[in-house]
Amino acid sequence: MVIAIAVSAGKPSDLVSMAKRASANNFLKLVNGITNILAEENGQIGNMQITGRLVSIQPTGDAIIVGDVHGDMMSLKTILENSKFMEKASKNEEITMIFLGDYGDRGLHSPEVYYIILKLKEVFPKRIILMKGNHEGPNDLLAHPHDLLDHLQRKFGDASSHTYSALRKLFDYLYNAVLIDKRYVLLHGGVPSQASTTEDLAFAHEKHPHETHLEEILWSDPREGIRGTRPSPRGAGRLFGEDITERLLRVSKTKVLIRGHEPSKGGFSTNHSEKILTLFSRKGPPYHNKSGAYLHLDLSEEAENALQLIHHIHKF
Ligand SMILES: [Mn+2]
Repeated sequence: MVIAIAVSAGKPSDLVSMAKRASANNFLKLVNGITNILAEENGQIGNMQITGRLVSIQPTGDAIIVGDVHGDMMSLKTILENSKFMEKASKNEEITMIFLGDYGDRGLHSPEVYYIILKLKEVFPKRIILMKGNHEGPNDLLAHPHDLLDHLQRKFGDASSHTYSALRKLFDYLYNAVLIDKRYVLLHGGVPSQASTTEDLAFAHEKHPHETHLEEILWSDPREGIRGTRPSPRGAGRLFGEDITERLLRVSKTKVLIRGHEPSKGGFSTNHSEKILTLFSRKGPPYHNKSGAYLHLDLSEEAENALQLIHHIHKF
């Protein structure tokens, strides 16, 4: 008798064990497969309307929004378990999971985190949106320290350089920003200070490096008490004031900017009179924050500011 083994993703714990035992070949196939899927994503796919590297979604159903994971596989597993994303998506409930970027580096399980998010995309292609963080940036804007290759080497030995170049190719197709119609604008780091239309979000990667849109999206941070922008201590991107945030909200016809990028002791923080919500979805070294957090929204509900989102934040 042949016993059928479920090849779908199953439970979060199944995904974790698949990620742990993935061979270099498994991993490469998955990365290349998702790169092809992302390269072809365009126009209307499920609830997603794709223009360039911008995804617009209608405010229906639920959204799970996840900030920086940085190689913390156990936090990612906790988020998948607590949010019941896989269970709901398997039953075809209307739910979208959006990652704000920064999957690898810093955490010991960077390869496994990539495996899990890419497997989720493979199983639920219309329900997973993968955004680009500064750790998935272009060659001329590499984050430092960038220890992904070391973690791949530990896991895959000699095959690690192939897996690394495949991931670098995938990075080119991750999304710059997400718009949830009339509600939220999502990006990894900060506001492109010269952006005058949502096209500047959609095509920021094509204008890089002649325009700074992509650099600012990936690297910038909000700062209180300034107008315009200032140089950033990160060495890339800018610090931006509330006026810059207000302009993006006006241009994108949204109320709140939701972003990742900055560590936070309690897993989230707000800025610019609660026009910005920052999520940080991992724990452990080097930040040693007490909690990580993710957001679970019913998109049909309206929110005027980030304060009204706080009771939808789930800490772990
Ligand atoms: Mn970042």
